[in-house]
Amino acid sequence: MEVKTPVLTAQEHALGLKQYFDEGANRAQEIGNRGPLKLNKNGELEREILEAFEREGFYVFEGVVEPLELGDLRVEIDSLLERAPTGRYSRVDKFGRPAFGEGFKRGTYTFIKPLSDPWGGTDLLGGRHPVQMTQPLPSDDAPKETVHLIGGMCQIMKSGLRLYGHPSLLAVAEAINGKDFVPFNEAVFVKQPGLGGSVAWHQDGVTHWEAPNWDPGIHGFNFQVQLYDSTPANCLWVIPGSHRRGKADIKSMVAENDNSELLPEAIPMPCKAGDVTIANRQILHCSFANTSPDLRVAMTFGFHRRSSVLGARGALSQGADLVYDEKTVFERSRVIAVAIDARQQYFPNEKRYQYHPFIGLEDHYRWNEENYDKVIRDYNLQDLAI
Ligand SMILES: O=C(O)CCC(=O)C(=O)O
Repeated sequence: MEVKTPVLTAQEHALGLKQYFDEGANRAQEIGNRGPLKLNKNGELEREILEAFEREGFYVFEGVVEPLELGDLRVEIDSLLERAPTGRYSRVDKFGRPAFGEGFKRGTYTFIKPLSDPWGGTDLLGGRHPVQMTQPLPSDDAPKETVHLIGGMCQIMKSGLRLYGHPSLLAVAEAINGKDFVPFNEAVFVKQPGLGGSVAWHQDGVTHWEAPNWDPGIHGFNFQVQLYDSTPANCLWVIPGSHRRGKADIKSMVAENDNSELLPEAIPMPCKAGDVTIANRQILHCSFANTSPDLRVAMTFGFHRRSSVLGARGALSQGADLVYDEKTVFERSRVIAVAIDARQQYFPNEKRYQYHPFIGLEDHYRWNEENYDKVIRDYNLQDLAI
């Protein structure tokens, strides 16, 4: 006999998860792994922070992005949401105007049905999300589709490009992946209250699990810059230490947990606006359908070790016919150089980050119209996804 899972309303979903959220928040407090982003006198990330990140696979840096910058980011995100098409096949925004995003080779917006899980239990993105999450019913007045992701932040948001050149964040990338670190990709996760979908349990990396030189850091890491305070109900959840245990059998983990996605070892990473999280791309993570009253916007961008990417084949958003050779890696890395300059022009008193592969090439990668067309426009066609 087929067992039917009852469909929950948004309210039932929120109430049903409350105890799990509270218990997770308590477990998170015990682990800690959060505090200010501390660099030593040489501008390097403090050793104990790096060790804590390597041990647990995540860290929350508190109060990194200052209110002025946060304000700029919010204004641009608000405008991108205002000017978004009304759905995946629409070319007009909610006011009937031509929608934003025409003219880029790769689409800016990803839409989903409200409160749905677009990837869980599908073959999408390398089949890395094997189990679908609970999909509560949205309210009757919910739109048919909602923005789930905004891609290409460096070409569509000046504040996004400047954030990409943030000196302390790039110092963290250097500490984790070496001085010659290289980009991965960028995506803004938008979880509107009562509408935002879930992201099923997964590990990000898809290419290097069987590599003879596999190690916990081989698939790189992601930053998430939080534009608003977030809570266990809308934030990212992780299983601490899971990045060190190889590829997880997520299907069995859920099956052994009475077919529940509420995995017992997981903890949330709630943040204040301006906090920045880092997560190893091998850590098991998810986020739940946002049945809370709070908006979450997470500017997500990652970096790799050069050695993980050079010679690898495209994966995830990239076709397997693309090989990441020296030229592709160099061209995609130019975005970091231009971002650093864009930031310096806007925040002239801030100490500029020295990106090792581009030392001596700074004059070629100034932030100006010419380099917008040459380096930034459609840069995401060269994302280095593994
Ligand atoms: O931030 C989220 O809600 C999901 C992020 C995520 O799963 C990812 O970056 O791989």
